[in-house]
Amino acid sequence: MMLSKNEIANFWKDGFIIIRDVYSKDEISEYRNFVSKESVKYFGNESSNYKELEVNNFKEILSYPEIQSVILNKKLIDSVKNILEGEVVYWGNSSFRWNEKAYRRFHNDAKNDFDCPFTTKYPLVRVGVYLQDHCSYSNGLKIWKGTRHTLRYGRKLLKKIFKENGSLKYLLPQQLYKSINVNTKAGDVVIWNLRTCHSGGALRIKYLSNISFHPIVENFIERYLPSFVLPLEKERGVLFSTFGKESNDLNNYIQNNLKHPEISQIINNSSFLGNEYVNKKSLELGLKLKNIFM
Ligand SMILES: O=C(O)CCC(=O)C(=O)O
Ligand SMILES: [Fe+2]
Repeated sequence: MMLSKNEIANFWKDGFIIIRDVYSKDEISEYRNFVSKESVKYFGNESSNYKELEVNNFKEILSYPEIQSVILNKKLIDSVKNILEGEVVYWGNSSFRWNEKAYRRFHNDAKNDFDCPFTTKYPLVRVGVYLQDHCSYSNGLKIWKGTRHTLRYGRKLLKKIFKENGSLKYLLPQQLYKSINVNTKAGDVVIWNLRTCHSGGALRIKYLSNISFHPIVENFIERYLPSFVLPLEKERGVLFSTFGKESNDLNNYIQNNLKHPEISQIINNSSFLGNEYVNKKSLELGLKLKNIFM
């Protein structure tokens, strides 16, 4: 086992875990080199808003020999296997970012999620590999520990609470839960459940760098009190990937990916399914590669 029973239990309680020292310094600098070159080629050196970019040229991570070891890593895949308790599926939902404009918004990423979020374990996780220090620098990940939904108030939420669980604590707005700025260093990995509420671009401020603010407050501080903001350590590079366990939840999630123009385009551009090395290595690691266009 890569993770202890306690760590796995805490993952399901808190909604996330940090795995330390997964990649060496050399690996991190190779990943930084590749991600920067590949992104600057298309988007230039300016900080970009990825929501507005044409990502038609990009592929998922396993299609690039230079960065495929980010995913084909035993420590990472074993950790995900321990969390999901069994075989892990990858279908090409991954991407990288360079110099992205801070994306500050309270949200979760579960899609077509029809089960009760309070009584079921959602078998999909997202992996973030942040290629710089976010212990004493800004723009890492922010997580609302222990959150499991962003349901709006109304009949749907009430029905779920009364029918399936009965605890009124779920009526508390999830934004009131305490958020934390995740303290990753280059080489660490953060894994979070797709139901866990989170936000990008976590701002750290001078002298009180451990305080976590709501994204709305962060935007205010950045705009009106910029001298209090701790800068980025260096250009921000991140690699994201999603994994799941065979289930209705996974099928429902993939249906959503297929309808999403950028995500399905990136997967469609890719060549990981026909790559001999990727297939051999995935088999060794117990990672199941899935073709979602079949
Ligand atoms: O940019 C970030 O750090 C967060 C990105 C995010 O929300 C996600 O990958 O689901
Ligand atoms: Fe997200």
